[in-house]
Amino acid sequence: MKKTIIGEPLSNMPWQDEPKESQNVMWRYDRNPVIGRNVIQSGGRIFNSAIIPYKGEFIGVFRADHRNGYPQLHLGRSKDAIKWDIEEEHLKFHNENGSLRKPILYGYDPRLVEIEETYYITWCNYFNGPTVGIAKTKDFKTFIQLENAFLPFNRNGVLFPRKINGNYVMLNRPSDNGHTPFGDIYVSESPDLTYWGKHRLVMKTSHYWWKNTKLGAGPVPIETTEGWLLIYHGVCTTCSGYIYSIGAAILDTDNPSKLLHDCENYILTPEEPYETTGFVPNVCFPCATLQDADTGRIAVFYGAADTYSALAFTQVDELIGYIKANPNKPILQ
Ligand code: BMA
Repeated sequence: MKKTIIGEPLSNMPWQDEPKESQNVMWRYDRNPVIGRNVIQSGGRIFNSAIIPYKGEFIGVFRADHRNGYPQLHLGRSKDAIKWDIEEEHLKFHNENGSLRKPILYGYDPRLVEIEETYYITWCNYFNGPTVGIAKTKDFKTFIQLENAFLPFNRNGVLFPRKINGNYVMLNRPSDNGHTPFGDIYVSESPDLTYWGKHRLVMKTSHYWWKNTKLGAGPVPIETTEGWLLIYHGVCTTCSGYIYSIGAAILDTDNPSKLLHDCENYILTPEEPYETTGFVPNVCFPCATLQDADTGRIAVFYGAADTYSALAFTQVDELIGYIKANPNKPILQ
């Protein structure tokens, strides 16, 4: 069988075959949402969260919006990546010297990645406004918070799963202090996860209406023989607010600021009641994938309506074929 994903097998990942009637390149888990409301005492809504394989099972860092309105980061564990056991207490961070840090005011939209046997969390962290926070752990017991990556305001910091040309590499999206009516995806490099530079533009909003307001990187990019598969969110503005859909593109393996292919169509847009109804209606916000290099199966873990967590599936060759068959085209005059 053709192996397009460069990575490990993951035969125990969640999966459902594409329904016969499906006309889409990405299809939903038929028992969505996988996390409903009020599953922990401290926070009513768990969404926009990150999961990863860990010791034959799965572990995740979850965004839980607490009853005081502030989002916090909670650890969760699962045997099947569907039924999650989420800790009541939110994560506490230490300094490199072992001392406990002052609690963060808020943390949201986490991403989780393993690089050289260390796990890194990036999230939207308060620093006189939102920016990208970084923490690392080896055991999911002690979490060491590093320097914030950027000046405020920035969001959607997503690390690549390996160094590229000797540096750590992070996608990010400069933004404003509020609900940001603009935003393009950039990439930045660091030799040590402290000093960030070589900032490059990766992808801009486009004339296609589903992604003409702003974009943000989603899950950790997936390395493939065709380049980095980047799943992202694209946003448009309507009379009743923003709509968040899911898109996909391919970046150059050695120079991820080079956009090789982008797709004119979304691959998932809010349609189901758990996506169109909730705290913020019409939001599909992907933050993680699980993938099996042997079969090319990809499960996308996404937040729905800022209220629920849900799963959708795609297959890498089908998705790449779809991206290439439906490229962005110049605006028609
Ligand atoms: C963005 C982020 C996301 C959220 C989205 C829709 O700005 O805050 O966490 O899902 O808005 O409300």
